[in-house]
Amino acid sequence: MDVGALETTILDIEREALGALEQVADRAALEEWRVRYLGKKSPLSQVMRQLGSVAAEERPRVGEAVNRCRDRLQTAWETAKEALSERLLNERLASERVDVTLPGRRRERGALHPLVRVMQEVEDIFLGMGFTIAEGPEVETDEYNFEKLNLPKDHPARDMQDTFYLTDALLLRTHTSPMQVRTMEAMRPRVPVKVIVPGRVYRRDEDDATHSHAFNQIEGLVVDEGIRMSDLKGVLEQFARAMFGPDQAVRLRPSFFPFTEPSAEVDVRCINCGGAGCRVCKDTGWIEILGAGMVHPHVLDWAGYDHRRYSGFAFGMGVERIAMLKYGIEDIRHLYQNDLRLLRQFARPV
Ligand code: FA5
Repeated sequence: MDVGALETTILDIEREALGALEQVADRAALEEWRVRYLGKKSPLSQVMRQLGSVAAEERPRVGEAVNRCRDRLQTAWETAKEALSERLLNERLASERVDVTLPGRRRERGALHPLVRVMQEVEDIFLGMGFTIAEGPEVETDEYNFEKLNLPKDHPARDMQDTFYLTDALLLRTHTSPMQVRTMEAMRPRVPVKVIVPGRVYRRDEDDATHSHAFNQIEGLVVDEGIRMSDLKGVLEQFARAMFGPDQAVRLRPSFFPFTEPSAEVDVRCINCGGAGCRVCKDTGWIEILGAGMVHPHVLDWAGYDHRRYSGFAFGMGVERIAMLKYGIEDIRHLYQNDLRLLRQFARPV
């Protein structure tokens, strides 16, 4: 066996192995390299296996060359292993780096929506006057939404509240007034009935600055012996003063609702101009906030309260309109758009 050729092979192996080691980029490749160049089937082991055919006096020289080569590869492997560990650690540290000097993430504080606030305020005012609070279904029957409120089929007044029908007999309620009947039916024959009913209602109205197809109302109903129109006016004046300020004036205008007789639209003095006349009140000095009246004898009788003995008043106010007035919101749509510039104004100070 040519010893010189073997020595050259050993040097070639070393050069190849060190070259390959430079390409190693991860732990798996490093392990592969170790098995390949330092394992039992490595080229160096094969050289060792050929030692038998080398002349005896030459063997130590070749053996030493193999051992030196193996030592160098072993050392190179260890160095590469350490370098790789260090590199991986550094990469991990870099990727998990936390800048402790960054400011913390601010937690946004939530706030009640202006509509919810107004509802709660209205509820508080009426609770203070001895009313209780009830809620009714948004999917209502034609019977309760219209017929029991003295609005028979084909009555022209239905047009004012043309609505979303689910079937011939079921619809999305157009007002909270069906709860007048439901409340009386549940209470009869007890008096006094003294309840307010907040809730969402739906109409086929075109959306504009003052109208929405879905909005909120608060119904009020009082039934007892001897209830008069002056009671209605007194309660609404008390409400208006609590809601808008102690000097707030209220005016009742004759109107028509099939379920009240007499009926009235109720205005408050324009909050924007104090009554002088402006764009908000269309130069009238007054703004309508609700419809009201004395409960119609038919409605009382059908709900189980004999109108010859009992009388009552009812009203239905638009919550959005009140919120707009109270907070100077010019377009009803602002209330539904979740624009933080509007909503932030209602965040209470911490
Ligand atoms: C009614 O809905 C009657 N149920 C009120 C009532 C109750 C009368 C009890 C008598 C006795 P009206 O359609 O006028 O009436 O609506 C009442 C209030 O809801 C209005 O004054 C207004 O503030 C508000 N409103 C009506 N339509 C809309 C709409 N499309 N968008 C926002 N608010 C509305």
